[in-house]
Amino acid sequence: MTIRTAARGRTAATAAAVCALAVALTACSGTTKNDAKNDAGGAAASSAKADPNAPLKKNLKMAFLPKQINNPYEKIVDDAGIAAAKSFHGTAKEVGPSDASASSQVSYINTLIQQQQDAILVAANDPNAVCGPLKQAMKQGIKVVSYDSDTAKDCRQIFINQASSEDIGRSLIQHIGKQIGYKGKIAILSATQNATNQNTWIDFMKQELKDPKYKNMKLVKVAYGDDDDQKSFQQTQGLLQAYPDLKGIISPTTVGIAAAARYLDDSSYKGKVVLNGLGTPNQMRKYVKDGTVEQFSLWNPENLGYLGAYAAAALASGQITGAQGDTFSAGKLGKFTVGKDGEVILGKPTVFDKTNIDQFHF
Ligand code: RAM
Repeated sequence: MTIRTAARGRTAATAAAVCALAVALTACSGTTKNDAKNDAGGAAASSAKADPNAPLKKNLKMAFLPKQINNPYEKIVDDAGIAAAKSFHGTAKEVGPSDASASSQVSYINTLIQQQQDAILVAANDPNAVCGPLKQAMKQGIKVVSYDSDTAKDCRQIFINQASSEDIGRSLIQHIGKQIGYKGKIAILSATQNATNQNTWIDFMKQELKDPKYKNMKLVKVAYGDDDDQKSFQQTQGLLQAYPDLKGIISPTTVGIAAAARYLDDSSYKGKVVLNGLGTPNQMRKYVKDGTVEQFSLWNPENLGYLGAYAAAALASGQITGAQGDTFSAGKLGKFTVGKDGEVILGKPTVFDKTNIDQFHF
């Protein structure tokens, strides 16, 4: 580890040699300016000064580590990030597990550290399970950006959030409330039990439900489909069996809402039970057109990946450190400012229904 740390300070051959000799020591500090800065690690910790005018470095190597690779939503995000990296002469790739379980990303992070990536972008399956290796990465000078689903705050430098978490959570209750006339039982079909993004949204949904206007609505159950199509389908069936008078389901996951729509479409509940949540227009088009689903929301996943790539490059180039108030330019998306706790917000979600869905192709 000591040798690898020195090797990352590519300009400091002498320091690297000294450091290699010091392999028996537990740390090899003060080798390069870069390493000194990296020793700080973590979102708030970096004491190095940002230089907003520093040019973007060329040939940056970065990797996207999604919750799971076989999720169409994550694929759109990561493909857009990979294309963005090309536009600033870097290279990016996507690696990751096929299941979204808590610890499934750990071995991938370890490999990315060994490969000496300049930046790792992670959509965390669990806010804490990935922390050990991510802190290790930051210690070695690798920049860490969470996107889509955050890690604990000290395990990354920046979190690229798709939209305000509060807006996402509250608006889903507002939408379904209106659709069911603010009356009746509702359930949530979520992703995994540990997913930071879904859990944050669900907390805001519960907050919103405390408003007296929802006094006749009751959240009866949060079910977990684990972002697995089959499990989400079965969980939908289970919800409707357990609560035959259910009025609505909110599924704040693209995998969950598509599976739930498929179940409803072929059942006697079609048109009777309202399904709302977060989905991709391409997966939901059929169900909107045939009347199974009236509306759902999402941000632009391509822009999320694009912004993630630019943020990672801005960190790796020293334009930003992740401190509140740092600003950077994200190509065609314009300028962004780092907010509290290293959060950068992409924008507002779009609501899709039959009037606009054909304008969207992702
Ligand atoms: C699924 C994933 C992802 C989430 C979207 C809305 O694809 O759970 O993390 O942001 O849904």
